[in-house]
Amino acid sequence: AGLKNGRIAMQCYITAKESPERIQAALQRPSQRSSDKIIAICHPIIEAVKTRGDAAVLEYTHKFEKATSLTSPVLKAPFLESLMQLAPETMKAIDISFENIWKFHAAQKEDKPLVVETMPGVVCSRFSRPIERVGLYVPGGTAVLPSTALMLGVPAMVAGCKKIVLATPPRGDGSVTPEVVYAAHKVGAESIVLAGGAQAVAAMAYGTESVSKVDKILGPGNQFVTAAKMIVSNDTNAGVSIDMPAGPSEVLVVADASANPTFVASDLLSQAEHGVDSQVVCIAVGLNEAQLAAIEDELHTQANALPRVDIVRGAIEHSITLVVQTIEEAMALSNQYAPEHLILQVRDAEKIVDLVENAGSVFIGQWTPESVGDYSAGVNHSLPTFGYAKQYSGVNLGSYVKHITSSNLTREGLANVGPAVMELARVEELEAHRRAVSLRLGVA
Ligand code: HSO
Ligand code: ZN
Repeated sequence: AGLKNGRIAMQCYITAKESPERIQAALQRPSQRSSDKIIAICHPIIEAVKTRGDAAVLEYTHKFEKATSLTSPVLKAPFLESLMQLAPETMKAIDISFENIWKFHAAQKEDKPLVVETMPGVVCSRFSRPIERVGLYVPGGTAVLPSTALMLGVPAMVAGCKKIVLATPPRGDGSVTPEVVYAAHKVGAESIVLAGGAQAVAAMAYGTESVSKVDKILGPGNQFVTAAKMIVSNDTNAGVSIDMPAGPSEVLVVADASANPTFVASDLLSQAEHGVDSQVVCIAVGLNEAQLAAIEDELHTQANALPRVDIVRGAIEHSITLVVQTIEEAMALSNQYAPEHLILQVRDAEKIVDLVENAGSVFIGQWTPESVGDYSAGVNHSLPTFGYAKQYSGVNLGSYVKHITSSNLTREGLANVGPAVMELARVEELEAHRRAVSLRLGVA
């Protein structure tokens, strides 16, 4: 797999010639390393950070990041100018992206509370308040990701979170890439935790001498980060929540005869280059052999010209093309897969959006490569993977707020709703509940 006659190629299935079970099996995500093993590795790390704080975080950073010169696990704001020296064009790109992400997330604000009078004199309302302290995990590893710092930090700032802590694994010399420092500065982060993996998650969940404890941890990461987020969010003593379980990046492209093969291949490859565990799916609607071959040729040629061709090869190994006859069939399969990113390169793409039931983020039409959403369009790139688009939303302004409800009754309101309350309290045999109403109304 991954190669066809020595060429970089995806496995191809014609759905009409296969059983639904076979197609379903082909659409499985690449299996993850046993999460039990990962969890077993994370537990002692989390325990060490919880009990020994900074010293433990530093030890792990020295060990895993090889940043042996570091003497403190935290860089406090204000960050020195010298740590965020950028080429003017880089700074401009970050600034433009920041603005667009800001605009889109600011528009998600509910500016006034929701107020409903359910019965005369019974007023229910709902309002939101920011989560006070958030911890944002920005992965290191094979790529530097200032875009992730923006995607997590801008909505936190828009929501009005009082404390924004960013964590990212430092480089071997103990420094953080200047783009990430600049992004942290722009979103008003109070500090950067110079650590990665389970140790960074634990430090933010429990706090250490120098790392601030947070109320919620957001952001993508490898299996250790994901496992650590799950562990700390299950620890009732930590008092911390998480955004969602994260897995390897993925994209599903739906292409019909109107699609440009060059564009289709470029979109598949832009996700494939994230990691060997990434998965890309192409659903070809009514394409003939020549049209399929055109996409395959492009994929092979473009892939070989990429600096990360080795990673791409790994991803393509568990990536597939499905040839279907109708757009309805394509969308049914896409909804079943629930892709993190869905690209629609089909006629009347805008109308097809109505058929989308499960997806993290949709990219509509041939002029909308997924990479615009990864960086600068304004939508968030922190999205549900691994089929979790069936039940989770991507990171959005709502991820940084809590909703609080309130009730406000007049005497008349209590007279209106009170009998129902008293009756249900009687059924549940909770007499004190019933009397809280009856005493006020002066009834038996
Ligand atoms: N596509 C990635 C996000 C990303 N792409 C960051 C480039 N930089 C996960 O949605
Ligand atoms: Zn990407």
